[in-house]
Amino acid sequence: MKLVGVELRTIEMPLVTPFRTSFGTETVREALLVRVVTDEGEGWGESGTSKEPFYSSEYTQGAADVLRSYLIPAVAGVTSAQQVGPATAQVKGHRMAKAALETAVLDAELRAGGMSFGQYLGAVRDEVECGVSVGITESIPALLDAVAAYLDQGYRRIKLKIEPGWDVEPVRAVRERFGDVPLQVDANTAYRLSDARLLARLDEFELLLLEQPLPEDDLRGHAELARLIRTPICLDESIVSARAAADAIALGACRIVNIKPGRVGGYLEARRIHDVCTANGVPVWCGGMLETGLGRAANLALAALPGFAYPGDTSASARYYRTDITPPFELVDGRLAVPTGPGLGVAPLPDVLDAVTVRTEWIDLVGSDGPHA
Ligand code: OSB
Ligand code: MG
Repeated sequence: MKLVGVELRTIEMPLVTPFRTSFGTETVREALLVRVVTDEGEGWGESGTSKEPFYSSEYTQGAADVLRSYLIPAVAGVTSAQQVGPATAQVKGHRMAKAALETAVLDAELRAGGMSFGQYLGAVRDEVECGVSVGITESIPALLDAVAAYLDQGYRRIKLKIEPGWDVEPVRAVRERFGDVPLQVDANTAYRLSDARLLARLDEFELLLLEQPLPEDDLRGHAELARLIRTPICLDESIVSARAAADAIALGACRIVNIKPGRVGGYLEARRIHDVCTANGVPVWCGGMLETGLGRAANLALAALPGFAYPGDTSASARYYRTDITPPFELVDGRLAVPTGPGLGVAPLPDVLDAVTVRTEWIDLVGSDGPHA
């Protein structure tokens, strides 16, 4: 397989409900799609970035820039997705941008070979259990209404976004109203170690986990916090690689890991994290970045690996978008089906895609065999 060129496409997708977290409110997802064209066909990838660098240092137009300036030129000579990581290793960070590119190359490769993402990654299930991530709302009654609607739709686990001032009371209210529904919380780095006594007040609610309470680079703080609270700590932002996962486990900084392929540089590294965690007896689950159907398809394949022991933030298309850019993923009995077609098993619907596209650019790779040729 030889790369001919790469298309970068910025899309704007209005969310069905604004998504408020401790780091901001998102009402329209600005996403970046990568379409790789090869001599054998094409492949798609989606960057997990948002418009603003508030979840991590990456953001959508930053990802577009590093892709056009550095990452795409670096992969001119690659013939397989396994070569994308090594070919782009000289560029520090920018994992979400790298992940989008690697995913597009892998999609092209697997489509050409007639193999699905699930088969390639080692999926052992044909459907996965789904949870839903519920943003901060204006009031507790509004939160209870939102949770009730999601439970009615069949979601098997509820995750509440928390921040100082919106933690113990919303959790208590959800427990009182909905009993022992599987429940977890996500702080997106909003607390400090000095909040340990406050966070310990969550212990009485028997949460599945507390996700990323402290800053991304504070593994040691998480290890200290773990000694002060009973709720299992799960890391999201901190786990940027398989090495970071191994370090976090060795330090006692987490008992559970959220795997987001974008955050870690792609599905190949995501699988390595799965393997490291599984070898250490640490359960994992699949996080999300409000992906369109493209990113969702690949996340579902990953979530079907054996170590994924909790429902993921792999919600149905309708949780996010009135009209998805792929045929919609629909919840059946609290589960989504893992796509079975070649590659991602889904592709964008041309008319929907055109309607949400705000910018397209083509980077030609013909006549270029890479930066050192
Ligand atoms: O921290 O898991 C997070 C969305 C955007 C950025 C960060 C996070 C999230 C979510 C929603 O929690 C996950 C999803 O449903 O895609
Ligand atoms: Mg999170």
